Amino acid sequence: MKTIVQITEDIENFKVQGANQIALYGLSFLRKVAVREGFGPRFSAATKRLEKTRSTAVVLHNCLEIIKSSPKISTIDSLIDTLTTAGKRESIYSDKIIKPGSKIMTYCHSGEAMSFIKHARTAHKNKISVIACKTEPLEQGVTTAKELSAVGIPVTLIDDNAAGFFINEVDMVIVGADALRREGVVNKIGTSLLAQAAAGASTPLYVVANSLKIDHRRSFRIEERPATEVLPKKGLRKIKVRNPAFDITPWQFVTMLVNENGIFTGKQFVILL
Ligand code: RUB
Repeated sequence: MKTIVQITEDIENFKVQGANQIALYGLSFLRKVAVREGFGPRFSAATKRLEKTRSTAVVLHNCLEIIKSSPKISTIDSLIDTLTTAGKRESIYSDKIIKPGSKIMTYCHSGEAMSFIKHARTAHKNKISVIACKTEPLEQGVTTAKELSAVGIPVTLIDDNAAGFFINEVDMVIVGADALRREGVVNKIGTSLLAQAAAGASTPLYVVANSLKIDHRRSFRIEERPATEVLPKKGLRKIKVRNPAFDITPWQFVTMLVNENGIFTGKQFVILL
C-alpha cells in the first residue's frame, strides 16, 4: 500500500488529473486506511494532507466533509459510486444538446465532458466531430484528443491560440469544471478566455459538472503551479513567471449547466448556490 506522501505526490505530479479522478484516487487510499485502522488518527492525518492537495478542485473536500459527518466504509463506497457513475448519469441529457452532425469544441481533459460527448457518438452513431484545444502548459487536451479518437470520433487538435480562429466553425463548446461557485465556473486556466470567444461568436457554452462540485467554501484560492511548467528552459529561469492552474468563468457566459439532476441555465443554477 502506498503512503500518504506517495499519494499526494502522485496527485501533485499529474499521475491522476481531473477533479473527479483526483477525488477518487484520494478516496480509494482513505478506504484502505479505514479498512486497516478505522477512522482514527491516521485517517484524520491523511484527510488533512489530502485537503491541501490540488485543493481548488472542491470534490475531494466535499467528500471529506460527508465522511466526517458519517465515518463509515459504506459512506466512502457510496461517494466512490457517485463519482464513478456521474458521467453516465449526466449522459442521458446529452441528446438534448448534441445533435447529429454537431461540431464541438472542448478544452483540457474532463472525464464528465468526455462521457457526455462519447454518449452522443454511441447514441446517434452520427457524425459528430470535436476540436480539442491543446491546453497549455501541460497539454491535457492531447489526452482528450486521443481518448475521443480511440472511440471513433473525428478530432482535430489545435493550439489554444487558435480557439478564436475556429470558434465560428463549431456549434458549441463543452467543458467540465473543478468547482461551481457563486462567482462562476472554476475550470482549467484558459476556459474563461474560450468562454468570452464563444460569447462573442454567439456559440453556446455547456458545462458538465456533478453536484459534488458545488463549492461553498469561504476560503478559496486558485492553485499556482511551478514556473518550470511554463518556462522549462534553464536559461530563462530568472524571468518572473505566473502559472495559475485554473480561472473562473462568470455565469453570464454559461449557456447551460448539466448535472445528474438535469439541465439548468447559468442564471437558474447560480440562484441555487
Ligand atoms: C482538469 C480540468 C477539468 C476538470 C473537470 O484540470 O480542469 O476540466 O477537473 O474534470 P487538471 P472531471 O488537469 O489540472 O486536473 O470532469 O474529470 O472531473
